[in-house]
Amino acid sequence: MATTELDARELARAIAAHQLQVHVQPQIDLASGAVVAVEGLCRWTHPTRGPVPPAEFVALAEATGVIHDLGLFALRECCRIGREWRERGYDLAVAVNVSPLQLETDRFFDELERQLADSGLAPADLIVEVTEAERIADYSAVTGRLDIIQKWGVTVSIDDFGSGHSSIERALAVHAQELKLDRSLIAGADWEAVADAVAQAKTGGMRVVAEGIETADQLAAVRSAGCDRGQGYFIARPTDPDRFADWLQTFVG
Ligand code: G
Ligand code: MN
Repeated sequence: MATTELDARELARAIAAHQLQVHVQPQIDLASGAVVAVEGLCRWTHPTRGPVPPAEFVALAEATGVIHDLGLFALRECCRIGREWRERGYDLAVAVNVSPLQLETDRFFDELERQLADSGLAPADLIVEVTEAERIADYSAVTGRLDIIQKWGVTVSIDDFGSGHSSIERALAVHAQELKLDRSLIAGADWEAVADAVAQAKTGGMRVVAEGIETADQLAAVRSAGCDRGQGYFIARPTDPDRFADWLQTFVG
């Protein structure tokens, strides 16, 4: 079968028809081992192609404007999941990935306000992960809007730090409270760079999440480098939220 280009219209239809799913991957507090948050990650299983890698459909969505609907779908699902889990008594925040293209629209911030209200999720239970922050074109406008949601209690996190897509300066410029270290830093075992990032983040009052932890050694290394939280396959792979409760019961931090 000839492989054809992924079609943005198909992606848009799949979003509208609820054919995408948000999976969740836990983050633990490295000092206590407790699960403190989950990151929501979109998954798309195409009817004939099977699972489409997120990097592919996110890039397609960004290139075609579908990112706004994709991002709102993710936001809505994350708010719903976070609220449901609060009701069940889990003490967990939910992190949602947001594209710079979304941050440049009023629509995203209007929807954020609406989704918090509709779902009943406490703003303090929501983390907004700004991906590829270096692509934000109008910093002062985005900073102003992020300041407002941070006043409500939402946490702003700068994703992919160390990948070349973000910098401490950018993180400080948008008054972020969290820095997420890119998995390339962890995979590269660059513990000096990790410790350096931790030192800079702490100076700016930010907490640090290490992602892409795949081994016990990496977990120990990010802990001793001073990271606050950890995420990665060694702790858990992203899973269907319906299966997360089972995982949580078996997890010993
Ligand atoms: O850009 P962001 O950091 O949000 O990307 C998260 C992606 O990384 C998800 O697609 C998720 O499945 C993947 N991921 C999560 N943990 C690991 C890990 O430990 N190793 C690798 N290679 N990928 C991971
Ligand atoms: Mn992320």
